[in-house]
Amino acid sequence: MRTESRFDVSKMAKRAQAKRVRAYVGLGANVGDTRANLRHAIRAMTALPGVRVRGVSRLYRTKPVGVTDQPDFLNAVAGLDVPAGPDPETGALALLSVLKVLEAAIGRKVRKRWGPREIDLDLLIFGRHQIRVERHDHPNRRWLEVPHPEARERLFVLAPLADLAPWLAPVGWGESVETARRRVAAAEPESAVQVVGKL
Ligand code: A4P
Ligand code: MG
Repeated sequence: MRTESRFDVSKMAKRAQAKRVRAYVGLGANVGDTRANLRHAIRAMTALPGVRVRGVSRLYRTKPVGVTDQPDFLNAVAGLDVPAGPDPETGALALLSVLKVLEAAIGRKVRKRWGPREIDLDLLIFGRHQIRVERHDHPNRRWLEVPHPEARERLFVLAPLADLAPWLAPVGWGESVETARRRVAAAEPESAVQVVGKL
């Protein structure tokens, strides 16, 4: 008689595949048909195997941060249900690689960091995981850091993220998204981030 082992490898593999994580992706664009580019990105994410788009924030027009001598941005955030992967690092790196492929497919040109872009897809949050891992798929071996290290201080991220998950307290923040949004908004002019509709 064949008994079922608790350590059945194929079952363990299936269980690992079935595990899901809620991830949040920041979308930004300030070159070309920005609204079309953001829509394209959402449509493409919806079509990714194993990925479910669970929510899309309102659309925001935002003043450029960092390099300020560039056009205003359109920003939004999408909430995704994605495969957890065998471990958080591998799962998050896999998602980032896919986002980079989408950026290229939508027509992102290589320019200076923080400069104008057709589309930018940042991995803001990957479940409850705090990750800092080297990207072996990148020629300069850049890092992936999650939660995104700047997200907590950027109203163009916090405002759309608060549309989807105001109660969320990302790991390492010590405050909720909505608390962070209010704190940062208090120090910014109202014109910094404005709702301009939906995607
Ligand atoms: N990287 C590390 N962690 C992450 C992460 N969590 N998600 C590394 C995505 N990327 C991450 O990104 C550069 C490298 O960051 C990646 O290769 C990856 O290894 P990139 O998209 O190639 O270049 P970038 O976008 O110019 O740099 P970065 O650092 O991602 O800039 P940000 O943070 O995206 O800032 N103002 C407004 N109003 N709205 C904006 O959307 N965006 C920026 C760019 C500046 N000012 C803005 C906006
Ligand atoms: Mg980026």
